[in-house]
Amino acid sequence: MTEHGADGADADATPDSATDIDPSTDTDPATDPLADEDLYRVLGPDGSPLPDATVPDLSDEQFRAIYRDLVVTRRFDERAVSLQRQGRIGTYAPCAGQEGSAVGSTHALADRDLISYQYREHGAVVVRDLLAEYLPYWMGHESGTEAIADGNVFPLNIGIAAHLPHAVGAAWAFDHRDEDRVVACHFGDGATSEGDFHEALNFAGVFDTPTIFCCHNNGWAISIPESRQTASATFAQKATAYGFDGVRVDGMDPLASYAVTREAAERARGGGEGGTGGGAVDGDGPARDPRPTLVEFVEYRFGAHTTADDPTAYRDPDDVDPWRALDPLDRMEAFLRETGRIDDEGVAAIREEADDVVADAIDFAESVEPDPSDMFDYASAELPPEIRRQRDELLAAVEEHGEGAFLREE
Ligand SMILES: Cc1ncc(C[n+]2csc(CCOP(=O)(O)OP(=O)(O)O)c2C)c(N)n1
Ligand SMILES: [Mg+2]
Repeated sequence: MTEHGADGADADATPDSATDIDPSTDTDPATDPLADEDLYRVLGPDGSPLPDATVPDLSDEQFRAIYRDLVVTRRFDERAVSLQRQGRIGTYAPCAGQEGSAVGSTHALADRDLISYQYREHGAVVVRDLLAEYLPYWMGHESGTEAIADGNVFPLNIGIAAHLPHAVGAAWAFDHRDEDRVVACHFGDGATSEGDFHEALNFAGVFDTPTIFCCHNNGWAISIPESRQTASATFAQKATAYGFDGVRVDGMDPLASYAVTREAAERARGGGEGGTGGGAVDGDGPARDPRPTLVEFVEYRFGAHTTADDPTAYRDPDDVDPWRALDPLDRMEAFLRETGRIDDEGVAAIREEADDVVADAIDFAESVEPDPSDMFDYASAELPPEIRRQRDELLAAVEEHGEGAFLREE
């Protein structure tokens, strides 16, 4: 595994015994699209731990919980696309293929840690058990974003990279208040071309904010391929310019995603290498300030950018197939079966549970009674006169004609 440290040299980002993995000797380039990549992995494509890999020290229950959250996320994704096709939710950003990084990384955090994400990392919301509260967002209800904030998840962000400075600000605030909380900030490869990315990472490096920058490199920003996004060899190496560590990981490997995020969280809490000193941490190690980390999750989205996109316009459907060999659900299931942690019955029970959890979330979301004034009231702290006039006009019309007059005929 290579980590691009602040001095440009390789440094350890993960448990010592896991740092020597050379995937190119362990997996077959003919069947593994990441075989020749220099990145951190625990599981091979078939779900077996790679030679010399360190499997995270988790209980059987925790391993199964990761698998359960992967399955719920995939089921949610399938149903959300279907609901959009039926006109029951708005535009949706599918995440199939990318569940491993969102789920694995969130399991490595404490519940008090904050998640700030782009729009595709639904698995993080699943881990926080907020699916029912979240789905209304995709139906256009403001209550969807409001509720997840109570679970330490910031509202999703469509304006690319605009949430990164806010995430760093929140992390800085935690540090100032001596709160033992870190921020995991998710974004895509495309977000790294925005000025906000530079400003946020620069600030985090200078002020030692407890931030984990989770860059989901799925190879595409809608139709723009990675090769047109950056001339850098990797996204992780951009951390070098900001004075902190960057690490590349197989984002379709839930356990590698867990391990790398766990290490980054420790560093963000002031317990890892590379701090500037002066911070107060528990334990015997030297006191250190928190340090940010940039994690590049290398992965692939199986489906369209959104339900409004047709990927065949810019990529060959055959390009997707090799990545299906790295499906995070299949690998995690194979790992659990191989190590005796789950059997047919256990898998069936988790699938059934996932169906139920998602069906309940849909029932709940479809029962939400929207208030037409929501679309005005949350836009600004104080409504500008023109917007207030529009709101009052709409509410008066609803009062006069009834809500039914404004609903689309089925
Ligand atoms: C500031 C801004 N510019 C452009 C867009 C249009 N847009 C929406 S998604 C997207 C691609 C983002 O790609 P990436 O960050 O790689 O995330 P991914 O969709 O691959 O998860 C773009 C350009 C936007 N939402 N915001
Ligand atoms: Mg992308």
